[in-house]
Amino acid sequence: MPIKGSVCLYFVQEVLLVLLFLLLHLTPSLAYSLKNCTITYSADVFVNCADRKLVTVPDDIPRDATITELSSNNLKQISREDFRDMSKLRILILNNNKIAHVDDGSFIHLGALKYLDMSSNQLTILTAKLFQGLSNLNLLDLSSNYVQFIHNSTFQFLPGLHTVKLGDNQLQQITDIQPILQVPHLQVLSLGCSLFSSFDTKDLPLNMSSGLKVLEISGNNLENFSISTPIFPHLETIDISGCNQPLVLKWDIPDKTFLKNITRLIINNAEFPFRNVQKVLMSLDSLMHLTLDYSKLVNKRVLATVCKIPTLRILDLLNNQISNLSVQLVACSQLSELVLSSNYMAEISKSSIQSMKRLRSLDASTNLLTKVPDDVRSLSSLEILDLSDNHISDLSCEDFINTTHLTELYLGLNHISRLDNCVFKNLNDLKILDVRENLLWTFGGAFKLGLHALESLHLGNNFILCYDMGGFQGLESLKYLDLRSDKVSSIKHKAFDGLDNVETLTVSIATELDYNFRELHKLENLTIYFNIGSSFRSPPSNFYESFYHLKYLKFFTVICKGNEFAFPFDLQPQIFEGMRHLEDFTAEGIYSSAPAPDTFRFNFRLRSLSINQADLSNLDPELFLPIPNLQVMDFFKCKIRSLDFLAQADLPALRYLILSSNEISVINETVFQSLPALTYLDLDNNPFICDCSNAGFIQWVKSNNRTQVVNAYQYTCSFPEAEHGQKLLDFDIGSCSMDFGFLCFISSTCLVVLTLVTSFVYHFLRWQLAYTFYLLLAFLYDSRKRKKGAPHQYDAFISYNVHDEPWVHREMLPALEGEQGWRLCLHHRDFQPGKPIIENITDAIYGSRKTICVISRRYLQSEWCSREIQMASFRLFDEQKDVLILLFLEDIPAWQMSPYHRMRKLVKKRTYLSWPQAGGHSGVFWENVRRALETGDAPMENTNLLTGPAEP
Ligand SMILES: *[C@@H]1O[C@H](CO)[C@@H](O)[C@H](O)[C@H]1NC(C)=O
Ligand SMILES: *[C@@H]1O[C@H](CO)[C@@H](O)[C@H](O)[C@H]1NC(C)=O
Ligand SMILES: *[C@@H]1O[C@H](CO)[C@@H](O)[C@H](O)[C@H]1NC(C)=O
Ligand SMILES: *[C@@H]1O[C@H](CO)[C@@H](O)[C@H](O)[C@H]1NC(C)=O
Ligand SMILES: CC(=O)N[C@H]1CO[C@H](CO)[C@@H](O)[C@@H]1O
Repeated sequence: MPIKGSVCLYFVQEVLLVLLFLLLHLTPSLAYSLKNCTITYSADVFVNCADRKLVTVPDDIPRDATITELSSNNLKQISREDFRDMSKLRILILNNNKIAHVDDGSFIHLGALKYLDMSSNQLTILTAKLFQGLSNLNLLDLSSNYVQFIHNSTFQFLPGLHTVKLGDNQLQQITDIQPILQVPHLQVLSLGCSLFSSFDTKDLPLNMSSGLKVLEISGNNLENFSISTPIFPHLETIDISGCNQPLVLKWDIPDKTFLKNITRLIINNAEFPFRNVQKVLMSLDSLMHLTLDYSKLVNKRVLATVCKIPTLRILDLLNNQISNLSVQLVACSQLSELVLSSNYMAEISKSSIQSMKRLRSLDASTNLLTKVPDDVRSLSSLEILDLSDNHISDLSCEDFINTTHLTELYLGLNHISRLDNCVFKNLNDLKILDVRENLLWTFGGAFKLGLHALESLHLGNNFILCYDMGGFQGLESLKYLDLRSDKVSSIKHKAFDGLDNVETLTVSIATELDYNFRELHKLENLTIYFNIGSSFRSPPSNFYESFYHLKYLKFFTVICKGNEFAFPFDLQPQIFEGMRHLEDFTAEGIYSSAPAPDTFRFNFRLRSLSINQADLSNLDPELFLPIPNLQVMDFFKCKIRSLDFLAQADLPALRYLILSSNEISVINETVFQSLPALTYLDLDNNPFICDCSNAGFIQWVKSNNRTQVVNAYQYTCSFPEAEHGQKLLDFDIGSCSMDFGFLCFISSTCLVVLTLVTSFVYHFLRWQLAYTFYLLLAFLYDSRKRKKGAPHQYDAFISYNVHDEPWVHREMLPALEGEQGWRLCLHHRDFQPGKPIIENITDAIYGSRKTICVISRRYLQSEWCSREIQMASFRLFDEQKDVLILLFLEDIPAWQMSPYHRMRKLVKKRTYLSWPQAGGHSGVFWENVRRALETGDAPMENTNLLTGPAEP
């Protein structure tokens, strides 16, 4: 039956709906909008709760978080519940709080944790079971606490520990750190700014041995440092620093074999007696990398000693106020890297570094050099030269004449005003050239010679006003070109000729748009800054056409600097026509009205669309029809008032939606049904109305488990006046008629239960139900009649189908009423008009002694007749009286009776009268009927009572 089928379907739907509702109502903790944190889903589930004035760890951090950041809050303690079951957490950052106490076992569930940062807190004692459970921890940062005591078992729970930072605590002596040194795989130990006055390994048990590779130690009280026992056979790096005042240290070296594997030494803000330094340096037989940072050690004699270390390769002399190196480094010919940055050097005097024939990298940035040091010319093995942030004003053609292996040259932040054509001519291997932030107003043909291998050119923020035709010719390998500047006013036609391989281009334009991108076939990433001034001219007609050639562009950004909405013309949709590969479009301050609906009709690959600082109040949803792959939409500050456009936009892939700083006051949460993939929604800084018009939205924010509404708990009300400044989610939606979700829940539950019961009853119990119904009717009727004690009004009620009416009139009535004188009840004749039909039938059956059923095929098919027969058989059962006379008008074979199984049962069990079998002997037939009508009310002896129609 079709009805039954659709009932079934409906039933299934409802069950699903109810399960969904149950899920929502039973697991509110699944809601994605956290009270005080933001989640970013990428490969990691990154929960950011930094800087929120929290005093306890929020209880709604998702259990599947992999990174949790809680820094810069006011946490005072960590309890066992805080990180319960967070078995996927790998990084936990708790620094900069006020944590003074951690319950034992607080980290017991964090078996996957690799990185724990508890620096800048108020821990004083590391108890035995503090870190229980952290079996995979690699790095533990406890610096800047008040740790005075470490229990000797604390670190037994940390077998995977690799790095411990314990600087700036209250530990007094080397024996305090003994429990740490027992960690089997410890490699890095940092004890900066500690209170040790002496660090001597002879204070530790002699039989100890540690795998430590890097030891950092500093402290204002440190006077004595000595590695006098073989406790650190693997030690490679020692970093000794003053804390906030220079360290004056005595370094005792009783046996230099204990230092034989030291390759790196860092001395920062420290001072040793010279003889001591000399002894230290001469005892480090493997030293490769020496850093003397902000150190008073850098003087003639020390440097002379340094240059005698045959193994030394890297020398960092930064921050040392070396004003003139003169000849001190002449002997350092073994170096491959030299760092001289931040030293106030006005020059590197001739021949001071000339001898460094193996030098590969020279960093002389942030000094006062006025020209490229002459010695550079002889450093023919140099590959990386950093002279940025100096006072160099001229480059000569000899400066780089011999540095033919240079691959990276940094000249940014100088005073270079022009580039001769010959300057770079020998730099055939150069890959990166940085001349940004100089005083260049032209570069002539400087890029035409050499530079065939150049891949990256930074020319931004110079004084070049106009890029002329062909200026970049010769840069055939260039992939990255940055021309961003506040000054550029125009880029001439064919300016980019020859840049066949550029993939990333950033340009600025201030007055004219007279250029085209025809040449940039391979461009993938284009950023255009419009620096709008009064002289800005509208683009010529070919401006839009030139974009047509950017066939491979994937990332396109246009930014208008200057006043908001100052961009003086509309960005025509033709711009996008050729960009069939466009994935990411960003426009800032460009659109003074919404883009035309056909703007993106050829950009179906668009995945990210950001339009900021614009007027999109008239946004047409059709804009989105051609871009169904959109995943990120950022309409920050766009005067949007309503989210209705989303409902029609059809964006099945949209994941990120940023609508902060708009003019949205009411949100109809049903729009989010049209965004099935939405996981991140930012509606910060909108003027929300806190009344019942937002009740549905508030409910949705709190309960939906798909979309995180970023910082939702911090959204404030703008209206009505009385609620101004209150939190949106604090608004009591209970006062709004009824809780909408709950109403839904209740009504669908009721509906489902009803459907369920109905289907069940319909399927299994319909006969019992009908039976009960009729029994009830019969009972009511009976009790009514019995009260009245009324005798039967008729001898027989005739139940027949309307098609058999002629026979009833022609044959039956004359015989039974006329000849035999029975009072018969016929529905067309005796039913009271206006009375419900079922009542009429009940009256008729109970008002008659007997019921005669005139059975034909049509009778069996007729619904009311079958009810009559039911009723009569109920009466039979109910009154234990034989009231039913079956009179067959036609021969109906048993197989045709089978659908009417109750009838078949009656026929099987009862005698019945057959009109066709009577043939012509109608007299005998009517005589039989008379006998049947005459029989008393007692059941016939040899027939069982019908046990009721319920039996199948
Ligand atoms: C830890 O210290 C206790 C006393 O505080 C001592 O009894 C115990 O032997 C020590 N355990 C280890 C492994 O050093
Ligand atoms: C010391 O360094 C050498 C050379 O780098 C290395 O082969 C040796 O294993 C190191 N010794 C230790 C104890 O780490
Ligand atoms: C360049 O190097 C060659 C050989 O190494 C040397 O003869 C020449 O003087 C150098 N040029 C300059 C300008 O120093
Ligand atoms: C495109 O270029 C800009 C400017 O250089 C850069 O900031 C941005 O990261 C680049 N985008 C991609 C996807 O490479
Ligand atoms: C720990 C915690 O949940 N702190 C705050 C989170 O945000 C809500 C609402 O903004 C505050 O009421 C909680 O105190």
